[in-house]
Amino acid sequence: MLTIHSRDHQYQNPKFELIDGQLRPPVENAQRVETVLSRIRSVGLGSVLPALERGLAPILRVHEQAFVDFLQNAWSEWVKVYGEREALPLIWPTRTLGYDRLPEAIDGQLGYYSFDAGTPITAGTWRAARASANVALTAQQLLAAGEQAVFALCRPPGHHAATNLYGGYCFLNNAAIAAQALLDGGATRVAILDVDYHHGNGTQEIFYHRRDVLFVSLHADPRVEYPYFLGYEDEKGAADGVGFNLNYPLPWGTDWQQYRQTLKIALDFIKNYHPDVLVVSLGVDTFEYDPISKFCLKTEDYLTLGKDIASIHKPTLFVMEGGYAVEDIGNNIVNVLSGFEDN
Ligand code: OKP
Ligand code: ZN
Repeated sequence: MLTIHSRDHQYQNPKFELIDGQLRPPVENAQRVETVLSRIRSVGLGSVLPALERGLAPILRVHEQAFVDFLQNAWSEWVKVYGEREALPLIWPTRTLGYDRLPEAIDGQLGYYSFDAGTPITAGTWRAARASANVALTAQQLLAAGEQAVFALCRPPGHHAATNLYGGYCFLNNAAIAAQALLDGGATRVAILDVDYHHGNGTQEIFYHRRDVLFVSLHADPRVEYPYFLGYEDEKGAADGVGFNLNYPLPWGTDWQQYRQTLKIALDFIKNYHPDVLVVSLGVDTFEYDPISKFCLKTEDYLTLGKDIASIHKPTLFVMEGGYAVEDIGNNIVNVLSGFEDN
C-alpha cells in the first residue's frame, strides 16, 4: 500500500497544551508521525510518497472562506497583541451569550471559530494544517487514478474540524476534504467510516444534510467522553441527509469483541449503501494503553480491524486521525493497513 506523507507536519509544534486543568507537553505531537513512518519502513508496507500542493480550492469546497482566512491570519494577529506564545481561546459564543457576531479582536475571533481550549495555534499551524490536507488530497488523487487503497499519513488530524470551527487538535477536515474531492472527481457516493475513539463531530456536521456522503462512526459515548455535545445515536442526519448519518456510541472499557459486533453492523450498512469509495478516519486511540482514552483494543486486534474493513471490497482511503500511545501507534496503524492488505 502506498503512503502519502509531508515533512511539514512538524510545523505544528506547540510547547504546551491545556489538558485536564494543566499545561502539559502536547499528546498530539510530531513524534506520532515519526513512529508510524518508521514502522511502515521496517515492515516494507510500500513506497512513501510526498504530498502535492493542491491549493485552497478543494479546502474551500468544505470549509467557509472566512474561517480559512482566519486560520491563515490568526497567528500574526495574536502575536501583535501577546507575542510569540501559543494562541488559545478563553471565551465562546454559547447559549444566551450572543453567537452570530464576529468580533474584531483576535481573542473574540478565536472563540468564534473554536470549540475548545486544548488546540493551540502556533507559528506553523496553518502551514502544517494545509500540508495535512494536501496529504489527504494526494492520496485521493491516487485512489481516483485506480489505486485500491492508499494511506494518508495526516497530521494534524481533521475529524473534529467543521465547516467553520476548529478544535480537538484539528483545523482542516482532511477526510471530508478528500471525500468531497472524490465526489468532484466523479464518484457518486462516498462512505466515511470513523473508527477514532472520539466522535468525528466535524465530519458529521459537514455532511449532515447530504446523502451523497454516508457518515458512520464508532466512538466512546459522548455522555461521558469528548466531544460531549455531539455523537449521540439519535443524530441521523437532516433534510436530504436523513438516514445517512450513523452514530454508534460505545461504553468505556469496550474491548475488541464488543467493538467488532458493532463494527460488523456498521460495515453491513456501508455495504448496502453501495459506495464507490470508502474513506476511513483511522484513529488508533481505541488502544488499551492510549493515555487519553478508555477502550481496550490490543495491538493484534488492529490486524483484524483492517481485515474486516477489507471485507466490503471497496477502494479505500485511510486518513490518519488520533492515537497518542506514541510507542505503539506505529504498530497499531500498520497492523490495520497490513490486515487490510492480506485479507
Ligand atoms: C482528538 B482526536 C482528556 C481531554 C482530551 C481532547 C481530545 C481530542 C481528540 N481528558 N481532549 O479525535 O483523537
Ligand atoms: Zn480521537
